[in-house]
Amino acid sequence: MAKQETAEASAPTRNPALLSWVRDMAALCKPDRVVWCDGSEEERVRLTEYAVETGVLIPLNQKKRPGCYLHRSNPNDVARVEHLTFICTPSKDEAGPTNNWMEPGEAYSKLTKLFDGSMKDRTLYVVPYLMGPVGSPLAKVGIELTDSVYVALNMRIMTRMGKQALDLLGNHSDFNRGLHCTGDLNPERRYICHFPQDNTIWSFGSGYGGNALLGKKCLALRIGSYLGRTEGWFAEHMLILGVESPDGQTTYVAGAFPSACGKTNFAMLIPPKRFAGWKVWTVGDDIAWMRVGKDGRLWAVNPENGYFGVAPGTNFASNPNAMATIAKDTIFTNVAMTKDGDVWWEGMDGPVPDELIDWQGRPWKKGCQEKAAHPNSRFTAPMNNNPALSRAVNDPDGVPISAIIFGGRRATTVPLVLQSFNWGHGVFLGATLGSETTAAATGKVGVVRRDPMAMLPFTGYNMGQYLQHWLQMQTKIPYPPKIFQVNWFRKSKDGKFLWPGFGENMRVLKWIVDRSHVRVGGQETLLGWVPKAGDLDLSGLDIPSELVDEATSISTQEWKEELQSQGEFFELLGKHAPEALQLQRKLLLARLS
Ligand code: GTP
Ligand code: SPV
Ligand code: MN
Repeated sequence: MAKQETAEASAPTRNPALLSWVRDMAALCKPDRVVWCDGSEEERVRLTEYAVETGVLIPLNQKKRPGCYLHRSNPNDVARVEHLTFICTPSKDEAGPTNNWMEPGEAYSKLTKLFDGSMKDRTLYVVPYLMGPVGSPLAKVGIELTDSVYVALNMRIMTRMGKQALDLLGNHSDFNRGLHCTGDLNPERRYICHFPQDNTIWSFGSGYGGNALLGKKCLALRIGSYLGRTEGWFAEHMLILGVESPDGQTTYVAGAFPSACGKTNFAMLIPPKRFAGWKVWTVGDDIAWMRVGKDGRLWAVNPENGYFGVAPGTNFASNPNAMATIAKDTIFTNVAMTKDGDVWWEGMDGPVPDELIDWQGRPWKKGCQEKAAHPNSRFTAPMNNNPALSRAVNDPDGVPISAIIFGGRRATTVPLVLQSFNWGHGVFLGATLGSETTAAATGKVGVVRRDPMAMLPFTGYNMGQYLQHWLQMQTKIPYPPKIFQVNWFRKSKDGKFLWPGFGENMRVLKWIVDRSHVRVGGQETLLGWVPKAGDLDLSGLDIPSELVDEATSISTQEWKEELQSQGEFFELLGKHAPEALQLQRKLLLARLS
């Protein structure tokens, strides 16, 4: 106990609820030491040195990548684990049919056994952090207790960590209580448990990404969505960007695409030459918190402070802003390393190096069948490194949203772009979003599944009620954003992407912006509004027009099958499946037949 008293004396707070909770959790986990993090530069240097000494971080070539380090996670711990993620509400119905559920008492007692003594010989870091801009009415304080120095260093990049959080908290007791222990990384003893009623998250047995950085998916989305429903706002898996036109008008757009389906890339888009004078500014690349402003519009903030982005496929042609962002002060996880201590992954610019060290630290030779970087390898980079960072990113009120875009990864069926007929129909487009699974979560890759609003793995309560919340919000937003659907990933019969994507997505974005301001016409189809012939600006785009025709085509047969699958999903939602959405489906079915 003497050790804990010393730790408490050095704590940068006298908040009684916080001190007593840290005391209780430390008594449970029995760490060797308790260290309070302040988010300072001096602390970053000290923790980084310790991480290097203990092999948690490998310094990269400091001339080429100043301040950059590589981390290799356990090969059994490389992505979010949806099957081990639980919503622990008093009743199973509150968690709903799309979440794993555990009764809170059972979950606490099961995990208490795992946490008991789990930090023996280890350091417990107390990480106070803020999600949301300082002064925002939506900003939330979280405290993550973790035994991972890697987590502490990542949280420092991803959140506003340290004093600003403790200052906002003051002597209040309403902070998110996050407890994280790496444990022995045995997947049999891995649990990511959320207790929305207690504003508590307990995560055991993983050190990776969304499983362990508790501010991100756990607090900002799962707990956030639960709070959003009771308090009348949205916590969404959305990027936020501003499109500035040559005359200086900026239109803000939010977009929900499932994990590894293009949010970071879209948020950092650089318009092609044809769009001289246009500029895209990044507000956020993964999460949006949105509330109704005094002007009756929907306003969005990015609760994060950095990017935990997918490395593979990132290069100077596809995403130059990301390449600039990761030039310094970045932690890379599970990427490959070059001979001169730089990073490499599949889809990087230039020739494939002859020799590399792969993501597991093994020698790798060009032509090797296995990937050098893990498909879910990532970079953790400060948002301030982004040359396209929006000036509005720290604005407590956020930015007014004119358009919401839903997009999935679909090889067939879904056309390049659609606009919904109205809010209710737009919610239907989002609710029925389908996407192929990716390496961002463990499990099979490339299987189409329903992923409503890209929130299937992130909704902290009953999915049917979540969709109902979306419908009900219409009455609270006098000037709602227009709703769109996109698909960058449609493929030809020979398996090639039909649409060039990345910067060229500006062509679609321009149409969306023009439609939001009611500046351009549209063509009505069974599915929604699409660009009239000639309205999608394709000038200077060096691809055969047949490919665009195929990317924008609508097949009645494919849509009949799609509706079948949507119907099955509504059935799964059971009694909470909103009637208004079922009717949308029936109307579409009638239009199709
Ligand atoms: P999470 O961080 O997991 O939420 O992912 P994300 O939605 O931010 O996806 P990200 O932008 O990192 O892109 C994921 C993968 O899709 C990368 O390998 C990209 O290169 C690829 N990608 C992104 N945009 C496009 C596009 O417009 N077309 C094609 N073909 N691929 C894209
Ligand atoms: C996602 O999977 O949507 C991510 C990565 O953004 S993680 O933080 O691991 O959830
Ligand atoms: Mn994400």
